[in-house]
Amino acid sequence: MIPNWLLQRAYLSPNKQALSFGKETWTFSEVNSKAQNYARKINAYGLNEGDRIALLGKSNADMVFMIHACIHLGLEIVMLNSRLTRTELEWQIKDSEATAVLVSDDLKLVIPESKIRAILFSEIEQMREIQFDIEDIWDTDRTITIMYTSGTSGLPKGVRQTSGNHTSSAISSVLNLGLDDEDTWLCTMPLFHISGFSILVRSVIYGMKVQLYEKFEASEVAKELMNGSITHISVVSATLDKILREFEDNNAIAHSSFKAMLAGGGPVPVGYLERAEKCRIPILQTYGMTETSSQTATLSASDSMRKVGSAGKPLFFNQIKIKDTSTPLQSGEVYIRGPHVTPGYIGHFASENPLVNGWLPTGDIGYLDEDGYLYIVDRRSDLIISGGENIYPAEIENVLLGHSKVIEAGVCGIDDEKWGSIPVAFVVINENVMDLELQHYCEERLARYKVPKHFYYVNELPRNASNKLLRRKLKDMLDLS
Ligand code: S0N
Ligand code: AMP
Ligand code: MG
Ligand code: MG
Ligand code: MG
Repeated sequence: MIPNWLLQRAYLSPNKQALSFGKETWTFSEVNSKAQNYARKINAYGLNEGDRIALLGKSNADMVFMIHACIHLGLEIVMLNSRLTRTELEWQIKDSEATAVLVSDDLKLVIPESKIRAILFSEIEQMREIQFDIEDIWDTDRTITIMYTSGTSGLPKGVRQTSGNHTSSAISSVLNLGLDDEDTWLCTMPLFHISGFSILVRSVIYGMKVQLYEKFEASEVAKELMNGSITHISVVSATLDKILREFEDNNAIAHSSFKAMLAGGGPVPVGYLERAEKCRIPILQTYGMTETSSQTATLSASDSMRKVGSAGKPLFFNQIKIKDTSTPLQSGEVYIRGPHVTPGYIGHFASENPLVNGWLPTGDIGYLDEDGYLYIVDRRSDLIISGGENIYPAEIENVLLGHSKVIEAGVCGIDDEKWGSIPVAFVVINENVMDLELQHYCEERLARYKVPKHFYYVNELPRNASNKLLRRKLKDMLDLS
């Protein structure tokens, strides 16, 4: 059993600062009041315990209140990625069988209202309140959130994240990082990703303040790192690089009260870690995923320079093994076990058991060194990670194949200085087509970051004897051309 996070926190430390956004701040008691107020209004729409809704909003204070309101009501929240197109959102909403979408007014245009019951935040605001009894204790297997993550087949998978998953993740994290009364976690990560959402969970469980931003601005973040107002931050490589440039341009170092920067969501170049060290930013590489409600392994501060490039050891409750080997330094697929691992998917993939003998196969390739530190070296699947957003080639290929002039399509990622990796497409066509036509076609159906940055027109695609596309060979074609 787990106590209702916010209710318990508002009871234990009502007057402690919980959240700041822009120039405003809220205590836990105030966040709780806002959340309860929204919860009673959402209840008036007939949405309550056990119902599944989708939530689409920017990462701002109102969104935080909405999230806690839904949790108070006992709703399962499908967190929608605001970078997706209408088509993609429609697919996820349908797949999730959400009964309604709660959407902030500024994003209402991306919800196809004719097909889906959409309720605007401003409408909720105006609604009358209907009282209900807030659950003060939850079962550990209660689903709090569902986050869609891209799948190898090209269809996104809705991952269930339970109260037990989130709670054990937050406790594991703090056993590694420690906690002080004045700790403040700066959040520029989207709340619809577990990277951002997990910061909110840590906040209510620890009684820790979150300083939230709707948008990532490197200069703003760097300023906060220098002035001592924050102690923690989470970044992906793309944002890390920009922050470091701010430091380097200003010849600056981080404030001595800043404690930990978690860097993950994809490969973190060792050069970035060394640059961070030069700016006296205590940087900890972390390995986490949607299926594990954030971190599985994180380097500890004391090891950060001794084990450069490692994602650390598993956090206290978690275990990691490399498939088919217990020999140090031997690479293989990373398997994960622990209370933070999802019980499964919803919708199309509901019947797929994510576990093999109790372990989650990750698709990532890594090894453990002699001391048990994890190093991620590659991904088994063809996953492309662009600025922390995941893309599976099949998703783009499926879209391209829908175009009347495209007979075959193959997509792979190529290195990119800004985003880490970007998708490019190889197509076999039956009639001349302009890049722009394919680009527009993709833009209507795919989030911008998934739209191939280059199209290569080829006579055939590399395939094996059984006609399976060899995506790894696509890159070789580039080297030749
Ligand atoms: C990197 C970010 C901030 C970039 O967004 P920004 O600067 O706000 O861009 P926009 O102004 O919106 O758009 C400008 C142009 O850039 C394109 N664009 C935006 N993002 C991308 C992208 N990712 N790839 C490619 N292009 C992008 C826009 O499309 C636009 O171009 P045009 O005009 O042509 O359309 C933003 O992308 C961002 O926030 N990224 C991070 C996402 C994230 O959080 N990923 C992590 C997901 N994984 C997890 O959650 C598990 C790991 C985890 O939990 C974790 C990760 C890190 C640290 C800690 C943890 C933890 O375990 O706690
Ligand atoms: P997501 O499903 O969006 O949560 O992304 C999880 C994936 O990001 C993992 O399966 C890895 O492929 C990748 N990833 C996360 N952290 C790291 C890291 N520290 N190093 C390399 N890859 C990472
Ligand atoms: Mg994933
Ligand atoms: Mg990712
Ligand atoms: Mg076609």
